[in-house]
Amino acid sequence: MRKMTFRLIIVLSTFILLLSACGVKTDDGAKQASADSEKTTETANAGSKAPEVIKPHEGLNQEPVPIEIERDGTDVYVKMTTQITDIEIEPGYMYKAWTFNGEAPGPLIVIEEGDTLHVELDNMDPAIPHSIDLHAVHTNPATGFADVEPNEHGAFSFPASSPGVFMYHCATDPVLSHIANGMHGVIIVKPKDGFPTDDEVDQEYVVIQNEWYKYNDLDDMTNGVPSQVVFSTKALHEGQPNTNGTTTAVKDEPLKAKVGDKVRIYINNVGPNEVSSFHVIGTIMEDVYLDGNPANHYKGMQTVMLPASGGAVVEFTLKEAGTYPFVTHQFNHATKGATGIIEVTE
Ligand SMILES: [Cu+2]
Repeated sequence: MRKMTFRLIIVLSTFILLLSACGVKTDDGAKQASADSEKTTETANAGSKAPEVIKPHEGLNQEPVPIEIERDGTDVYVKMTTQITDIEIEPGYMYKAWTFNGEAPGPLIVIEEGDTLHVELDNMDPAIPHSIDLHAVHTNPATGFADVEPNEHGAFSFPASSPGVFMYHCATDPVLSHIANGMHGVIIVKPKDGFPTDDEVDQEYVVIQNEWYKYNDLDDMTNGVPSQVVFSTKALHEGQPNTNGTTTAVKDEPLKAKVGDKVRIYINNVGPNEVSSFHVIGTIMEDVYLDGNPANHYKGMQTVMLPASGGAVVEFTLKEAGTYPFVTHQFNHATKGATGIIEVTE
């Protein structure tokens, strides 16, 4: 018996070595997750902890459904979906993401301090429940952030009484799987009286940082290191790009400014696990509002620490024409993708 087990291990090791030699990374099944689920099954059968696409998600790629946002006085009605959509998170690497509205991070929501937010959640996932936990509100989590079963609707209402740049995410168990598979996003609650520097700002953008792990691999999400750490930008104003969190998103479509512009970035680090040390190369952040609350006003910061889920409003002036990268100054993460570009022209 022991001999047979030993032989089995040899055969498996040889198989894994052969796969490595062919350039197929056994620990990287997500690269085939959507394009080649057969191969994923094969590596899973090889006894490794290879990531798997759950059965009902195989071959499923739901077209992104645009978010609907309507305002009636101070009531804001938001219609969102939870759905399974393929996202190319680095060139050639498709990830069958669990998403809000087919985007990861999910669509940007912008409301004002004092609004009441009404969220309708349409769970298009045929297999598992999802939910939405918004850091911008006060509610009993058991009811406000309750699960919505597959193919069902949920409706939730909350007052939004605190300004900030908040994270939202799916809170269904296991939360780490849901967030790391793509179910995160940002809601900005604009302060009733604005920021003291509102009149100085020429350009404003939204930037989000998130991590990706091996496909749907809770063990890697829990004990491993991220495979990619990425930035995305969401359109705050008409004509601005709206991207997913990919290794190239904010390099291919840089943010833009003119010489002398004061640029404001609403930033949030949705994690799920890592801290961001947000830094813009070639400038100093004159004004920073931690978590996007005007009461938390800091001056002259080189780097802003964003805990997982933490946000900020950062403002800086770009005094010469050029290409200004921004990074998380944790350079192992910058190297894995978390670099963006601001193009400054005369
Ligand atoms: Cu979920």
